[in-house]
Amino acid sequence: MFEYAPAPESRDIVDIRPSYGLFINGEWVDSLGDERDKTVNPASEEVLSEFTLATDADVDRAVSAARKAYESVWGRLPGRERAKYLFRIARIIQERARELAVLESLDNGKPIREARDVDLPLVAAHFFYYAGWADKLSHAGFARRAADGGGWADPRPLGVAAQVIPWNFPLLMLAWKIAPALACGNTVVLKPAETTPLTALAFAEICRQADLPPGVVNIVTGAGATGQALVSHPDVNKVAFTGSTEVGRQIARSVAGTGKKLTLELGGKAANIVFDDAALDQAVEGIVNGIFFNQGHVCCAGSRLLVQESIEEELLDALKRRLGTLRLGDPLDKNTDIGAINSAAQLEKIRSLSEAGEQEGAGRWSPPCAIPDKGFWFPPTLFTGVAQSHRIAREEIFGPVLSVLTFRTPAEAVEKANNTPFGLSAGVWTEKGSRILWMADKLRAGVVWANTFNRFDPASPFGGYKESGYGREGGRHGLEAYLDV
Ligand code: TAP
Repeated sequence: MFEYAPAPESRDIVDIRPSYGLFINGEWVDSLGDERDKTVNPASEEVLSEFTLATDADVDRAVSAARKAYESVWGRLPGRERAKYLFRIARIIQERARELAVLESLDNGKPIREARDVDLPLVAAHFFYYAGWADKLSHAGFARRAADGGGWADPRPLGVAAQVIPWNFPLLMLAWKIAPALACGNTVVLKPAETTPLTALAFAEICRQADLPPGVVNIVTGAGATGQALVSHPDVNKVAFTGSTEVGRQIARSVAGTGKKLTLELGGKAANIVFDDAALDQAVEGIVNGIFFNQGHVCCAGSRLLVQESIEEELLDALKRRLGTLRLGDPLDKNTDIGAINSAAQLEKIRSLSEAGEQEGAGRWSPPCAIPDKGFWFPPTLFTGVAQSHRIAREEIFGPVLSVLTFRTPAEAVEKANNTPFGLSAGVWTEKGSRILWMADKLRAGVVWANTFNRFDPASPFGGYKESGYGREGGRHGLEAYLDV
């Protein structure tokens, strides 16, 4: 049985303070209230640190600092000057990547291999990418007529951006939000999720290291109430939210009629569609990556496998063999494939939806897998014989659970894939290029991957249809969310 004992050499490279204040106007400050909470390592339930639950008055201080920085410095700085700061931040992230990857793994439960090879390189890449745009905004398609009518001028920023992010990719979601906001000339107040505040707090130090002017980035920790105070603050011009559809709806209601610009990146229930002519071994790797990467805590996870009926048995045999090789355990072990579930609450949600799957008649299967005594864990799980009406086919589980459905024709695959209130992503596995193009056209999903899955690039726009939200992050399109166009 695996006993949790973080590799000492990994643990030693991170410096976690016993408690954190709020990062406002370039300084660590105490809250005006006295509420605090603890963040734990989900692999061991060991307390990592204490953080502040910011009050409405703290949020007000942070928004005022962001406003002042916007009016006096950042909103006036030429793009090429803003770019220098963003490049500097990107380079510091690269230099500190090992430390940040360990910190992310400790606070979130994700395997260090993923934090090191996926999250951190993408975080740096986002800052590099948007640094490159900062002095080219008038070439991004959003230029406005200059006041004298004689030419084109840079588009205007929006002002103060309120940004609220979830716990599944804490530092990467921060980068998706802060990099384009700063590149466009906005200042920000960001609230990380209550179960994963540590890398956002480390990022506050990076802002200081980069000599970013005070108030340009402010980090307020807290629970949902802090997020609510932030998005409904009257002096905020832009709200960017990534999280659940339920909270997204509440935010949309609170922002309605205020004139604040809003982007929502919400949940998903992606179909990963495998045709009988697909390269099976590659498809199996894509399915595993699609749903078991980051324990399935991925908004665009391929949580519904749609397999063509004629290859169902062959594919499932190969998939089960592959699942038998996945290693669940210590997130800081470089050989670990499946880390810890981020919180007890999320584990409970995954358990209860999986039980509903069994009760509704689907067949449940997991490979033999030792579950550690402490911490929050869930084995890789497959459900076969899933009907479209089952809850596990309709609701977002956000865990390492795959629901398998079958289809006979491409039209049926499209119909089933689109039969969901979400529309964030989809995958198609086939040898036929024409079929890929046809499917991509018919699928109501913001991203369609062909013969791959979960591939991200800062230059690619990302976002959903239907209940998966609106607005795009990433790429040139991601600039529009932070400009007055
Ligand atoms: P949520 O519970 O919605 O929380 C997201 C963030 O909002 C957290 O920081 C949360 O704070 C805060 N929050 C909670 N209630 C709020 C309120 N009333 N007003 C303002 N902020 C509030 O989601 P989660 O459980 O952290 O994340 C999982 C969900 O995010 C999944 O549905 C997933 O699909 C979605 N997600 C989507 C994407 C994209 S790009 N579409 C990416 C990642 C995740 P606390 O953590 O303190 O409660």
